[in-house]
Amino acid sequence: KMTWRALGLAAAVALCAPALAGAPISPRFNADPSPHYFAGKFYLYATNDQDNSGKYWDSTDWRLFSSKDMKTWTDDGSFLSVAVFKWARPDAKAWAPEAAQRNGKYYFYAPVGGDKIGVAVADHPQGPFTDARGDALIDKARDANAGDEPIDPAVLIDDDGQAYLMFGTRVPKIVRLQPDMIHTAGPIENLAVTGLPASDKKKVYGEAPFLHKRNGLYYFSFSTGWPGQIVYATSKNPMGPYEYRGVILDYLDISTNHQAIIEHEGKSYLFYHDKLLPGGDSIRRSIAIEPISYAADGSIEQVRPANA
Ligand code: FUB
Repeated sequence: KMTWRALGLAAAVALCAPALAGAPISPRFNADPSPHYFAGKFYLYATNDQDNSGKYWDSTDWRLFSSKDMKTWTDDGSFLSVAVFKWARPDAKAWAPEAAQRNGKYYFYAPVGGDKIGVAVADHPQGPFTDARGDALIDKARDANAGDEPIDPAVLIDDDGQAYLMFGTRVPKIVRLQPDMIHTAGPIENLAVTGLPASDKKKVYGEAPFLHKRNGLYYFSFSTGWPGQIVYATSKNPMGPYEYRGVILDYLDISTNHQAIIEHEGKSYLFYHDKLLPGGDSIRRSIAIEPISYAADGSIEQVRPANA
């Protein structure tokens, strides 16, 4: 049954009106936002829920959106498939992606099949991307301490040029990247989070690691599980340990969540997904954006989407 709220949102999206805070960025299903400001434009790399069966997260390609202002988004379509990685099983699922810019190139990090993370490279943010290595960047069968499910890559390039890759389900992993962005440097380590409230057994690491830096402080955000709150912890060291700070986004009526935070012209924004589109559910998700505010002590004020 379509509610008046869903009808209103659908109308706003269909008319391509500038997206309101918390409204879906597109009338097409999409999830797992990886937003970036590259070469004067916003690019949003996403899991392509539009192409999944509706029974599972089983799409095998990724979707790209672009925007000049984060309000009106152009759907650049399905821009890359797991087939770019010749070593991937043809039916490998294409889940939460990440992108990074360095060396005049654009790097695309992607979980492939739940047990490997691949990296592709392009001269332009929209591609065309080609496999950067010929094998996986992270491979559960090959790499010590890659964990049970190396998915959900997230990359931070620090001010000193050191790049970090985070990933993983149930245990968050972090590893340094070489300056070429396509090889790891050093061991894969488990990220420690201290101070999680013992009174809340659900407040544990689930998936969707994301790292951003503000005023010299590293913010590690993640989803607590299925369903998940988006919570965060901070550290003065990117490798941790991180101290739990609080909730960014409470549980939504959906089995997964996955966030990214970007800063642009002094303002910060939370990208996340919900099931706001007509026909939406835990598998057919929709990305939305909300502004974020920081308190004077650096803590993030909880986001309360008007549409949730
Ligand atoms: O889109 C498939 C999976 O759902 C992602 O890898 C997770 O982060 C969750 O959002």
